[in-house]
Amino acid sequence: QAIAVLDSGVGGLTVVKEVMRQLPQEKVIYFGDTARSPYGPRPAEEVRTFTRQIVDYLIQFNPKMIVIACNTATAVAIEDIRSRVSVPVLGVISPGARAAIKTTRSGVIGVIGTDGTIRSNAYVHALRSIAPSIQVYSEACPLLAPFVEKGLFEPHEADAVVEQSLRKLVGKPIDCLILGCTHYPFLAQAIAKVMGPNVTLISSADETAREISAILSHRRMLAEPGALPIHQFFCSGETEVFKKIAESWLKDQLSITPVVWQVP
Ligand code: DGN
Repeated sequence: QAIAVLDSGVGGLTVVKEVMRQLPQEKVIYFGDTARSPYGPRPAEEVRTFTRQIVDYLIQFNPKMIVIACNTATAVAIEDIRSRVSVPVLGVISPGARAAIKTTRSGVIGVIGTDGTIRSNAYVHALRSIAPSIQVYSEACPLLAPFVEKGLFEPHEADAVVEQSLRKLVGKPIDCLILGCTHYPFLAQAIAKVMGPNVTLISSADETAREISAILSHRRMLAEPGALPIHQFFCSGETEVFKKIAESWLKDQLSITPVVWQVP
């Protein structure tokens, strides 16, 4: 049985990479909804519908758990998905919030994400449910995920748009910055350059993979060590750019299966 991972596009690959590193014996089935990316500017109800459709598609593979590797979808759809399937469902917001709380010394945290994620206030709630006195500076960066989706994440390509997106956060008294969109670790170098050495970048990928491991271990569902899984990648839009990005990020040759939605 596989771990099913979904995102609006290539962003969830940042979580997949960490899953492959921490749990190399686990098979991953990935769905990138590139035909309908970005999710960030879409109304919550629409993101919920799309997430439900992807989960309905993935469930036919009988996965042992579902990972919503998209902050925008986690923020608005995780409870809905949990109520619809019987396997464990993990999002990326609680793991990201936990990682930030472990890291911060000052208790002042920055969060960047899509419009949808920032509008939902999901990180503020998640952070304050762990540490009520935490202070949060949030900033929506709607230009960044579409940039990554085009494959433009080398520092010289992304520096200007990253600098412009983070302008309001520079100089704020934060000591860590949550990359609250799974696309952003692609831009980590450029983001680190703008934020400077005193701000630690937090990606939820690390912590999410650790939680996947804990959930599967608790259920005695971890794959046998030494297993050599063949991963599967599905993508609803054109596959060429997705393949190029996925192969360079995961450093492997991959076969990508296009999925044509029956629904609009
Ligand atoms: N990768 C997604 C997230 O973490 O929010 C969304 C990116 C997008 O669709 N704009």
